[in-house]
Amino acid sequence: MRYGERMIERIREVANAYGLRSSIDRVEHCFRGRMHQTWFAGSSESEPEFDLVFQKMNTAVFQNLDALMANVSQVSRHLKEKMALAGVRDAERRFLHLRHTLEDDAYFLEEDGSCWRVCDYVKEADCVSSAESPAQAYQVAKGYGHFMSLLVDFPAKALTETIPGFHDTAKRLKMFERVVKGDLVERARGAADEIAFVYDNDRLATVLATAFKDDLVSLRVVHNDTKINNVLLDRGSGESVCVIDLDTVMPGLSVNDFGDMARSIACTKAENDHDWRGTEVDLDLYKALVDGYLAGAGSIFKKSEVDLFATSAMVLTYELGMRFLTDYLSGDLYFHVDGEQDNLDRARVQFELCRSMVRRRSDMEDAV
Ligand code: GN1
Ligand code: MG
Repeated sequence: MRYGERMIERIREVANAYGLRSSIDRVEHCFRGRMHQTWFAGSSESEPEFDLVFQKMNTAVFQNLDALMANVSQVSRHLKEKMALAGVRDAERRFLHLRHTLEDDAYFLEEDGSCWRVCDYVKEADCVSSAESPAQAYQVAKGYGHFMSLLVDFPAKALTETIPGFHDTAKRLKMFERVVKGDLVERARGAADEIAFVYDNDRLATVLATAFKDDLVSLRVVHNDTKINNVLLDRGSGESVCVIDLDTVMPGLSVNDFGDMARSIACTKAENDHDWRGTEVDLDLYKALVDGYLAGAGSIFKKSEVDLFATSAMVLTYELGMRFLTDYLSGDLYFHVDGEQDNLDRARVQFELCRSMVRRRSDMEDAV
């Protein structure tokens, strides 16, 4: 059997547990994301669209799948109810429809220990891997802003912190220090400049926590992974349809989502670029993100939060660079890599972006 046929058979076996086997005769591997493995599946009748999304979940990173799936379904239900109440047009396409197995489980556990979940494929919508224009960045940001505004009355405490301290930058810095000291795979010498960058900028690790103590930012339900490709855009209108990848939806600081979005979208280089030189914050995209985010979020942010948008972008950039570097120095245990340098190069791009944000700080603040 060729790989393609083997994979169809594998997916069909999983689909069997959901009573969906007969509706699948095509699958396509989706290469986005660094956590789970994803396939789109459908029948020849639905071509060129698909019907279902199958994900083999990363259980090393997400160890409490029951809690994770409970988070995702509670949030999806809330979105559904809020949109129904507001009479939102096309509401059925705007939240994730999770499937349950025939035994009514939220995921399927295979004999080899693999865990699979299934949800409906959102038709007539795509995601992009980088912003093609400020107008597109605006739409993505509006989608994330609206997402947060719909969850503003969701009881954050009902959610489990599936990855404790996910955006606790100070905690991640401590972990980084341990890894540098241990230097188990002996890569620290070759990353001396990058390690120095982390220490030289360690004030960024505490600035948001301090703002929280001073009551400048609030605790909310946050998405926590607001990359451009986690928003599906309508193929016709280009407007945001559905926010996906709810795995890290957790209680967190309100400004984290803006910061992660700015980090990942308003950048002149891709996250995986092997040449960090010339990485800059793109101010046109940044401005579009601010405008779109505020348009989508309505009036949920207080002034002190909006004032921290630029800071949050720097913090989240610094944090992800540090996470990539930590993983590089640990021997690439967390993020998927194809080559030995990948995580180091990713860290370099983030750090260069962070430097650029520091230089352009006042322009970023003027955008608000
Ligand atoms: C991971 O795999 P993906 O794209 O969902 C990571 C994010 C990072 C991102 C960087 C659970 O997200 O925090 O920002 O890679 N998710 C987790 O590309 O660690
Ligand atoms: Mg994710």
